[in-house]
Amino acid sequence: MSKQIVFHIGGWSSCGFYNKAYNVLASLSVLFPSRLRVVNHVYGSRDEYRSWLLGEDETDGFRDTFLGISKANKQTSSPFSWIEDSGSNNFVGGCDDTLDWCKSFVSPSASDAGKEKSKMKPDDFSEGHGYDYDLVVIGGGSGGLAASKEAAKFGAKVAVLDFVKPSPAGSTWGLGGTCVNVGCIPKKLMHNAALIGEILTNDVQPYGFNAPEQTEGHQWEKMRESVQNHIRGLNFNYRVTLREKNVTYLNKLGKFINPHTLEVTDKKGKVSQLTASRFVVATGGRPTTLDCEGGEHAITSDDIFSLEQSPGKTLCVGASYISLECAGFLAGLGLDTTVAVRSILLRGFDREIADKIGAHMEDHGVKFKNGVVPSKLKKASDGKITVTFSDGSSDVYDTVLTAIGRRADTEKLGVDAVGVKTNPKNGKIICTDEQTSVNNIYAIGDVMEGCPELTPVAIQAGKMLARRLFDGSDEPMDYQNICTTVFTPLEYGVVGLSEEDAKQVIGCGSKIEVYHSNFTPLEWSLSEHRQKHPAFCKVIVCKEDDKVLGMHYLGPHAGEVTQGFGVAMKKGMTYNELTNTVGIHPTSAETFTDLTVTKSSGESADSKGC
Ligand code: FAD
Ligand code: NA7
Repeated sequence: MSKQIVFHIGGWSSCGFYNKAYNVLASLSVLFPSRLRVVNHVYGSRDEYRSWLLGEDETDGFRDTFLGISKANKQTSSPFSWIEDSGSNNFVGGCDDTLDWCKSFVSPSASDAGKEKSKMKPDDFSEGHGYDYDLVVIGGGSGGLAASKEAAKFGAKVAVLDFVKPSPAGSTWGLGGTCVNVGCIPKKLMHNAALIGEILTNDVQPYGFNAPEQTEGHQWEKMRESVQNHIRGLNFNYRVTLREKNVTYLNKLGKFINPHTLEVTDKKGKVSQLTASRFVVATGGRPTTLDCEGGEHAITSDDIFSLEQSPGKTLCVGASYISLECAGFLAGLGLDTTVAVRSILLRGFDREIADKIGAHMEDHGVKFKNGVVPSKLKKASDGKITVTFSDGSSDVYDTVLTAIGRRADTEKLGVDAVGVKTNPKNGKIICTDEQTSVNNIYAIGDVMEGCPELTPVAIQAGKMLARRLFDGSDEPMDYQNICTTVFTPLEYGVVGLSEEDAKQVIGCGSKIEVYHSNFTPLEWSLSEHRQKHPAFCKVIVCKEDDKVLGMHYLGPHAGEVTQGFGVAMKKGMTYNELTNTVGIHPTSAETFTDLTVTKSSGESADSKGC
């Protein structure tokens, strides 16, 4: 059974807001006596209440026991609510916050009591700390922007630093970090360009349209311009939003001098200092460069999306998702594209799915050179690059794109010098609940050891950290069951474990059941070229308790299909619950609700239609 919550409410007897909140709380404590006890601190008049809450000269009242919780420190009205927990008091808020708390108390998810709490240590934050800022966030990418805006919402004085160091090939960009400028956004738009090309070339005729003469006709320059204009619009919006949310934006490069002071350098090389009580490091990562003779002639994802001209015949080095996604859209745009694979495709992902993606890409026109790495790159005066591979073979390319991993951007940040522990292998910062080994320095997103390198993860971690730092929350970030999508030509959406990991976690293969189906999405059914590689769904189930351990989907709109199932996975969905869900017809996602063929049965996974 969950622990009884001890909820305190203070107010003055004829205050309407206090009475409204108290009455709801009192009713709940009658309905759920084992779960809720209400302690009432009621005063006869407004003055008596204020003298209890604020004390003499508004300095030594009860409110002062919440030192450092800026929202509590600003609360002067009635009611004033908090929850007593193991000797400490957690501020809830005023009337609206109390009513919101009551709503969540009676909602079904509130039965998740016993949730883990953050293990963050006190960092000596106090209202009159005397530093320039309550919080300085270093890095204005996905995580940094989210954390800074959320902290400002709770009244904290916040600055965010963002400075882009040019890539070795000289590319730079605006505010917003990797995702917006050189990651998710341009990648998905160019992937979409390739999908449009595929539809125009192969799918339109059976629907009664004439196929236009393409893809030779694809204009890289036009696509690049549209994509870059969109990005510039986003950069501008970020600046405006920061201003609106009272976050100071500084286009400066930060470096720690001590745990409360940064040295900051602007574009012109002018150096100054700024201090803060708390810091959040959100500097993300940068692509690893190719470490072989002539490696400097290769570009990375930092450069590809802003190339002035088509990359032409391209070699993509690396076989993880960034390399495969880029190879997929380049081939889709009609370019001669090869992937150099050192060992396997998509390490860490489900093997069966990785093989299906590889086979589809090959038929999609991508060439694979397996078991090789480049050993030498030589650039000729016409710009062409001759690549010699480790097996002695060689070929000539217009562009070599390296996607062989990313390293945390901490090298020149001075974190080690102030005592922040990092992993020497990848430069990532080691944290517990986003708190580093120096209590007032925190880290979120790609720069944090163990954090999945995904935009929504950085955003969520940033928001939740800000709530813990400035709003009295004790809820830690949950890194389990995060959905993701690989935007290869055949898109792949996944939440939960791969078949290999499920076997390992559960102990042996016989304790899991795999349900699967090959099927043709309705929108593909009129196109002959789509028939060779069907879409695919796979659900991995623990036989003991029927819990779904992993869901895998290969097919169109994989992100859209997978997202909602992520909620169900977080709630601990069983196979029975999944198949008792009524599907939406005719969609691809409905296949998940009708998975009956098990892998162990040896029956064909091919769908027989609706
Ligand atoms: P970033 O967004 O990298 O931001 C860090 C910022 O800090 C940068 O602007 C940097 O210039 C700045 N900075 C660094 N050092 C300093 C300093 N000393 N002072 C001041 N500023 C500094 N994720 C997805 O979820 N979906 C996808 O489809 C997806 N596709 C991707 C495709 C590619 C090609 C790449 C490279 C990544 C992709 N990702 C995707 C990953 C995603 O982009 C990252 O996980 C996310 O951007 C991380 O956010 P962050 O806040 O940790 O860091
Ligand atoms: P990953 O996911 O770290 O994968 C790196 C890939 O590059 C992988 O296929 C590696 O092969 C390969 N690799 C690594 N070093 C080399 C060298 N020296 N030569 C050739 N191939 C190599 O990197 P990504 O760049 O795709 O993405 C990094 C993250 O950024 C990703 O998680 C996204 O969320 C954002 P291996 O399998 O090790 O043999």
